[in-house]
Amino acid sequence: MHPLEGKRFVVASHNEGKLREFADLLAPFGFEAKSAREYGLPEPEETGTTFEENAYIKAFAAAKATGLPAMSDDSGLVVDALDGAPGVYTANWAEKPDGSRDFGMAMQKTEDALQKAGATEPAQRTGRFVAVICLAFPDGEAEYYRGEAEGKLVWPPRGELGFGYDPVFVPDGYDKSFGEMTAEKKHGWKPGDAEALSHRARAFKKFAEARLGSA
Ligand code: ITT
Repeated sequence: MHPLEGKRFVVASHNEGKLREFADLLAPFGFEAKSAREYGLPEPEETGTTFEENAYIKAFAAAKATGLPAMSDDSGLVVDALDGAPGVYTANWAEKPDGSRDFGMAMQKTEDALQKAGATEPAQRTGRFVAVICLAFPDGEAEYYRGEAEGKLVWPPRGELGFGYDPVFVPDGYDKSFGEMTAEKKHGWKPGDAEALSHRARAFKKFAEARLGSA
């Protein structure tokens, strides 16, 4: 296992919502973690069919381009009644013909698919957010940390906080959607905390415990 020398790595993401969450999660560790955007890196094409494959594509592209270790996050919403869709295509469901993203449209598409599948009762609307963090090195070595958050899809969307599909996802054990939760509630985690709520915070907890020197 390569060491993380020099306390420097790249956060290989162009998604502002993810980058905000990683900035919060990384704050206690004293690492210099600049984003792919700050390095002016292009967005590689995500041609994989699993979260792990796409996470590797992004992390390795950034590591190769900068010569630094890079961590990426490939994530998405896996809906049981839709046989796992949108899954690795969660971002694609938001894409408009001009290349921009519209998550209102993506959430509506998901709801339309659920209605078509006859999933109208809460028990039929189960799913999970998944995040796979890949830490890759310029020589291609890589490791993976997966986090999942179980919950239910709700309609109409609730709340304006967070990003992406947060307003339609209520994690198990809560009444509020991720879109109604503060940043602290959704993804707050710091060294020593036994639990994390969101998929990203759960993946990050494993990464931090393995790699950032937190107990
Ligand atoms: P990068 O590849 O640059 O990191 P991306 O947005 O293309 O950004 P993904 O390919 O991993 O990222 O797509 C995951 C999509 O899943 C993302 O665009 C969100 O819409 C959604 N998603 C992931 N985590 C989420 C979260 O915590 N809350 C809401 N939506 C989330």
